[in-house]
Amino acid sequence: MQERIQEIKEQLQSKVSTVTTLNELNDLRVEFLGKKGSITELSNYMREIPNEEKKEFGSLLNTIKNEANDLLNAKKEELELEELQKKLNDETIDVTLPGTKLTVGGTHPLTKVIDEIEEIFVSMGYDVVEGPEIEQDLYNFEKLNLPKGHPARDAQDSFYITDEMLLRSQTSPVQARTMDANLEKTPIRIICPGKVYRRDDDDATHSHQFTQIEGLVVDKNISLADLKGTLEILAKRLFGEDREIRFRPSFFPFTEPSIEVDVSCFKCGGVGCPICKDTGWIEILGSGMVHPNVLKGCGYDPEKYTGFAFGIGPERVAMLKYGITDIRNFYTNDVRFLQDFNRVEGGE
Ligand code: 2NM
Repeated sequence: MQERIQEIKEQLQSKVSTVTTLNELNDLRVEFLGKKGSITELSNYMREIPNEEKKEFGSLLNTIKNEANDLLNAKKEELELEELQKKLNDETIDVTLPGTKLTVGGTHPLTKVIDEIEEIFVSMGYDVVEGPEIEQDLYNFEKLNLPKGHPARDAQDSFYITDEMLLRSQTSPVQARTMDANLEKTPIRIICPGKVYRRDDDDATHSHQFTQIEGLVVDKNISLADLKGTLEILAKRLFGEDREIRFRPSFFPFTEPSIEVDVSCFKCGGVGCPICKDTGWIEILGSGMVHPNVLKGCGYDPEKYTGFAFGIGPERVAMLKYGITDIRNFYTNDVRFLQDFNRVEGGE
């Protein structure tokens, strides 16, 4: 029996010395001290041992169990310390390393101009109204005094989907819808921003898809003076308080009279430069008094109500303001172009 115990002791010692992981050590504990472990099984001999020797054998058993436990626990501590040391070495943090650069997005230059124009009109009590980009011929043309066969329809060259449906060529159909839906005929003060579509060949100054903001005011006693005062405020807020505006006669089917609006050059102040092509004036928008046929077509009595309307191109405004020379820059979304409009003060 002494020999068997010695044998088990030596086995355990030699095995413990080769163990390298906590899992292996746990397997060893099971092998020797588990329910069917070789040390546990020594108790089975108790039955065969004469009574007078039982006490001694019992204390021998306890000793070897204690020794085995001590050995395994010491190894456990050693392995845990090793593991901790390894973790500390592997996970060293170099606090002097540069951080990961985060690229922060910014507002698109077109969105900036649209936001700015919306802000100006909202501050004057206008609502911002949006509508469908796929439109009925009825709202895109018919109700805007452009009946079928009207020459301006050909000139606009739109994207038709069916005989009656098209990609809107302007945002004024949203205004026709707003007037139509306003059964009480309460005053209207709206601007309608959004994408519009025309069959143009893309180049530096043309795009088959671009944005527009159209404005509309309808009420009793709205006059050309209201139009002029409103657009003067717009020009000053957009291009600087020193700006002046001037009116030139024009033609649009949906307005009578129709007026083209120029703003004095924000670059040279009016003396002449390349931006204003030496005229001192920059053309920025089209406008006019809403044509009686448009009012009538949208349910208003033109004897009682009048209105003014205007349309402005955010691309043109952004190109002028930021010196952008190719309209296609707005749509190709090259981040090098976009980043130019989002320089952070004191940043890179
Ligand atoms: C322009 C120029 C002149 C315009 C007219 C209307 C409506 F719906 F009231 F008839 N909306 N927008 C208008 C008038 C648009 O864009 C250059």
